[in-house]
Amino acid sequence: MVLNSLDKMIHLQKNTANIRNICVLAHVDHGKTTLTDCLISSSGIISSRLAGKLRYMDSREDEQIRGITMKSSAISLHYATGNEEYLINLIDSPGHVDFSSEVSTAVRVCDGCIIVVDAVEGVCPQTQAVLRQAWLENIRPVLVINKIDRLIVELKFTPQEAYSHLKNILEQINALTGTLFTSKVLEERAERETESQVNLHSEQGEQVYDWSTGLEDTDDSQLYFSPEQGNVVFTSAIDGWGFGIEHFARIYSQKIGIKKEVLMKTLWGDYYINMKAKKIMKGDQAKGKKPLFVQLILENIWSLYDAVLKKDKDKIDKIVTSLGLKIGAREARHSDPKVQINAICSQWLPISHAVLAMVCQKLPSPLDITAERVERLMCTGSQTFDSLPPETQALKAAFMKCGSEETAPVIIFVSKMFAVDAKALPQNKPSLGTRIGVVHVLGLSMQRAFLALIIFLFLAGDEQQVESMTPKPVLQEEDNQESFIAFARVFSGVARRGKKIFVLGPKYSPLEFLRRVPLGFSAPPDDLPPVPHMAYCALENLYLLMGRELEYLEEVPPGNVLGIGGLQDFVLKSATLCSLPSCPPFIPLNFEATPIVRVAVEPKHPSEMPQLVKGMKLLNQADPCVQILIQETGEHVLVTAGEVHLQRCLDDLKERFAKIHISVSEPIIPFRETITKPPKVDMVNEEIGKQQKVAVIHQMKEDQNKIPEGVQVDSVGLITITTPNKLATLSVRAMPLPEEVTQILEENSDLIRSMEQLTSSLNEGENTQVIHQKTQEKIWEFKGKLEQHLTGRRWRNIVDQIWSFGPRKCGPNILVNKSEDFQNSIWTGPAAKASKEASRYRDLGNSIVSGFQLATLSGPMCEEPLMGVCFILEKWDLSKFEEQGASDLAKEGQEENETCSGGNENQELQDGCSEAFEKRTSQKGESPLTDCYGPISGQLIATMKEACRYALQVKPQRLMAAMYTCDIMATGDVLGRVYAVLSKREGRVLQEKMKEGTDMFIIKAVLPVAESFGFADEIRKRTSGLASPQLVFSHWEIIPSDPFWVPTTEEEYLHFGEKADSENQARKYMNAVRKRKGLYVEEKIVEHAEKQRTLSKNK
Ligand SMILES: Nc1nc2c(ncn2[C@@H]2O[C@H](COP(=O)(O)OP(=O)(O)OP(=O)(O)O)[C@@H](O)[C@H]2O)c(=O)[nH]1
Ligand SMILES: [Mg+2]
Repeated sequence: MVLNSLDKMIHLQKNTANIRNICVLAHVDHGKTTLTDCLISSSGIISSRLAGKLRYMDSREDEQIRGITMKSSAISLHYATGNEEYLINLIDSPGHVDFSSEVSTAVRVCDGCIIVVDAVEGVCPQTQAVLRQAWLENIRPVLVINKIDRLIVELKFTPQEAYSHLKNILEQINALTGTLFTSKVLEERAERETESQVNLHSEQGEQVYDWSTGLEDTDDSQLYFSPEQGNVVFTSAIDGWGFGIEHFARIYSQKIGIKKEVLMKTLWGDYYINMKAKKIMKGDQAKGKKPLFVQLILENIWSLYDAVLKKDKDKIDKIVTSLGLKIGAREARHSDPKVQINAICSQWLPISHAVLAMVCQKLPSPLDITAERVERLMCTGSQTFDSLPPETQALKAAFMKCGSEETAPVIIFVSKMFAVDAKALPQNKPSLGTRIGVVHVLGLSMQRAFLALIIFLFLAGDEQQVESMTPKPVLQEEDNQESFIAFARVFSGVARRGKKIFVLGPKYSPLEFLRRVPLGFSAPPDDLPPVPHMAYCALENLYLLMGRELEYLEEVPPGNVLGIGGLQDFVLKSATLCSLPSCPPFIPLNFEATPIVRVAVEPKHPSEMPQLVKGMKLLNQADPCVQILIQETGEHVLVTAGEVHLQRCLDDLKERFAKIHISVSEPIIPFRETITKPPKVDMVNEEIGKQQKVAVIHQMKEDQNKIPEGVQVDSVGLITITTPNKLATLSVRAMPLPEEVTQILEENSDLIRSMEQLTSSLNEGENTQVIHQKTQEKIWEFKGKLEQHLTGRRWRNIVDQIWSFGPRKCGPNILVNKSEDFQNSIWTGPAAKASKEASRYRDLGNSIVSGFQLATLSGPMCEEPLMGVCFILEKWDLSKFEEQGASDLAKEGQEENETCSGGNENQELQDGCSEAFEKRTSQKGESPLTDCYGPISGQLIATMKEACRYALQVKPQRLMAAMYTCDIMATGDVLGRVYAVLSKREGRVLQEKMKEGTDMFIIKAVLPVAESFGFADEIRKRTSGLASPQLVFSHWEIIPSDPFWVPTTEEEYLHFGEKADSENQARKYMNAVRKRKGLYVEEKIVEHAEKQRTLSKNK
């Protein structure tokens, strides 16, 4: 960038009222990057001829090759209109679902967004998703309807048809906004209502529920998109033109002498003009009148396209002169009509002006940040703003003021870390002394001579001399290094280079700080006692983000987007930086996609393992959504959002972060294990009659034979098992949970986690955490929902007796305690019996819960986590143990609980935890309670785990598969092929709709993740690129077939043959997982080969 314009940018950064931080959001391929190109070219950063072709923001090679954006990146633009100058920090975001986490990182640092919609495709799934993201983040949107040229050239619409089509799109997107708005208002109203109910304790009398209150008195006119509001622009980014109706209102008010305000109201809508009377009438299209939008705007554009496409030179000249434009001779003579259109339209209706003027007028500046947004950003989890400490609440004023004075606290949010080649940093740019530099400064002829000399010396084999002649690069050691830059926004105060600042991780709590650091502590912050999730460091380097380039800055005033260097060791993915420790961490980014596609990676050469581990760590830091895990088997696993994301991560790992050859496993498909009710029909769809029932029971008995001696099983599947030292006995039963309950548990996992923390602090006798009223309300609501779905004799009182959730204490499985001796429920904590006996039960109880946690973490079928299972502990008999006069067990149970609790995300840690525990307990071998089987608490864990597994094995077990929902848009003629691919891959079509006004169909289907690899490619190939699916993880679904099924009836034998392994999808999946994990796979080996049956149709 020219130094001059850098100075200009620095100057503009200080005028907060004229800064606009915006991002461009849309469905994949709707033209975000092309539009961004047009806006950039208006600043002179790229040439206007290249705008739309270069896709400047797609700086990665794979982005250019695939033609999709994979990351969000920012660029600062200077825009002047009238007397005002604006700084626009523009962020281009990806539209592909796999990269939706990049959208989340972008919206957090913005105040407004441009929603782009393809005029042909209209509102698509990702359009909905990004609009929702913008709402959740409380940023204001404006609308760009792009690719209008396609309506003319491809669909060959008349202006009237195009108008109806555009109206339709606008209605769709406003309907979407409407639902978002209504749900938000209703939610707020419900909140207010519960608050006032709590305060007033509700008055007597009849209560009428009026669902619309609150909706009527809220002003929503600003929210909707409408051309007359000035928040909609129609564009063709590829042809470089765009307009809002204001442009034409201005022109026509002069031309036909109607007030601009009147035209603004009538240019869009069913109005027509009576030229004779010079009046605008509200009209009906049925009368054959043309709406103003058609007559005054679209017809002009259509006739221009018509003239250029038909190469009608006279007409073109006429139009050009009537518009008062000057077209360069080269463009005028060009044979490609696109070039001509671009040259004429970009002068007539410059797109950058239309879009940027709308952005400056309609989108808020950083000073306009709303109190609502600030409060939302500051309150993590179930906290409310009033419950924050007063020092923290005081920061709200700083956010709102966005001040740059010395006393203003510096508050910065880092939404992601991105890697750049260290060589690309401004301070490391090659100086004139480098190899290229030398060639560059020498004149052309000298250059040739110089190169010739080098070649000559090479040929002569005198490498030594070449080495000494070519200047050494500045960076030798750091040649290959990636440097991490934080993508951030200053919310208050001035960020200065070298300023020291607190780095607050997502789990930091200002309360914790106030508890640990005495009030009035005046030592320098470097000497502070350690506080978890907090660090103190300097802002090393500050950068202006300019797309592919970075510019060095000394300071950044509030309200700006910036890059910060030197935070690599302090920030993993996102963080809050503040000059005061009373600042809370911002709420976590709201990710739409769940990482689901896993692969194991290993280096081609085992000795390169350290590079791989280092590379994976870097990758983890550089991508907001990827997860890296080390599995219990020692495998290094990469979890990504989808296939395209996976490919990008692997490329990055190979070429940037690890720089080694790696081998990648087949995708690891996650499954869940569950149990169901016994089936009513057999595999050939015949009702299971008495005879078959006997056979099935026979089979069940066979299964039960797997259960060792000493374990009792009764007819309802109650397992009674005794610890190895014969002192304690447990009776456990497993039941499948209704589907709705599993769903409720999944939705409330955060709440369950915080409940678990509360009860564990109660268990420890501490009562430090005050439950906030809102949290309490949420807990009761959650309980109410469970009670509502767990009705009937079998579930009586179950909800009250829930003891724990698992795995990881917050999963979708329940442990119920029905023991009469000892009551302990998640809702109330342990029953208040202060006796010694009760405390012993409590501590041993922790071991039982741990056993349950381990059992739910890996099930008996293929060691995958359980889902939707309720374990009922009917009895636990410790009488014998008590007789032995056991005394102090308390400590062990408690310690174990501490290490294992805390909602560990990581499976490995959890496993490690029990291992550590076992080690610890074995060290305490001399305890009086230890017998040759180890301490009783350890035995209880193992016994409980076994009991749960047996309880599962006596029920019909099923696998659950992860399912994607997929939206496919396809034209009618390729529909059949799309269905063929879907059904081959076990997909199920849920819905098929025709898109109004087009020949496109929208198909909504579900597809197992296990069958999805290569799906997108296959669809694209089979339909010659006319349909492309978007896959998003949606839910888990039970695979109906029984993995252990063997034929029992004659019909089944006939139908499936003796081995019956061909049809059983569930068994295939189960065995594949078992093989991958190195577990024993029971496979029938062909003992007596028999002639294959020939199906009749093949005869
Ligand atoms: N006909 C037409 N094509 C356009 C227009 N704008 C963009 N395109 C084309 O649409 C395709 C996608 O454009 P991009 O700008 O890469 O789309 P995007 O929204 O950035 O896509 P992602 O970043 O992958 O989500 C390209 O082939 C563009 O040439 C337009 O106004 N008219
Ligand atoms: Mg793009």
